[in-house]
Amino acid sequence: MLTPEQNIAEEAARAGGAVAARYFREGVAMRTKDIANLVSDADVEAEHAIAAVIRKTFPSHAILGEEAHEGDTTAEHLWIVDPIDGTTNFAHQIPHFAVSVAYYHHGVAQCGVIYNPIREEWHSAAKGQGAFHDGRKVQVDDATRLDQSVVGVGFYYDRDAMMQATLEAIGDLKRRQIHGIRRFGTASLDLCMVGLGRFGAYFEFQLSPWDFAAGRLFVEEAGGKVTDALGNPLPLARSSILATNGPLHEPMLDVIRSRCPQ
Ligand code: LIP
Repeated sequence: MLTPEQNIAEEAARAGGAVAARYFREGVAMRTKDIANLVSDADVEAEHAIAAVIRKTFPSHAILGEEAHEGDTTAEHLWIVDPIDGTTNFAHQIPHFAVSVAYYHHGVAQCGVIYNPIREEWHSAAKGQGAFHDGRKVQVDDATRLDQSVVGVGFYYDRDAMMQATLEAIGDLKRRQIHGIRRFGTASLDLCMVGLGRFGAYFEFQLSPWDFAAGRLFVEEAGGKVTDALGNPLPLARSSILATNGPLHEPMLDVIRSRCPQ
């Protein structure tokens, strides 16, 4: 039996996804917020569609979104939404992006959905109830060594020290004989890849809370572990991130901790 918040999370993601899919198929002019950080009318309209669904049932709840909502992260009831995570993929007609909607209570993730509207692919998780991919319960993989795994990575918009630190961490990991590095460009879906047991780990040295708010719960409910890239608890704020299947957390920290910009 789904909770009201789980039902609204799915309805909101579906509404935002319909807007994103329409613009994806019709084309949309992209603007640049800052270096390589793209935005469009699709992002803003999709976020408004998501917020309208949430507000219809939970008018007093706070909403924190990438484009148009600056909800208080200390609010008892908080929704954290990314209307189009993977904006660069979206802008370049790459059908690998997602609508991410998460509900938090007193700062603790309760439920979340990550929806790719082009592939009609759903990832959902609820606290204590598990992680699901198109309705099927999933779990992280059982790798215990880095040389048994593929590792996902993301790059923040910075083209300077943070980019260099990420590239150096990738080199360190390759020298530990990982099976490969994958940079798919959508953090929420990268986190799902960990929960699905496809990536043994995923890291990024700077990410916004709307990118990871739902995906971190998906990983944890699939049996994985999520911290910042130094091994500290993940804050509900812009942060580095490391998500793993659990056994690979310390081996990953041994490699990336020293590369993470302070
Ligand atoms: C993106 C993330 C990606 C990260 C980018 C950006 P956006 O989110 O999904 O993993 O590397 O820097 O943060 O901006 O497309 O919503």
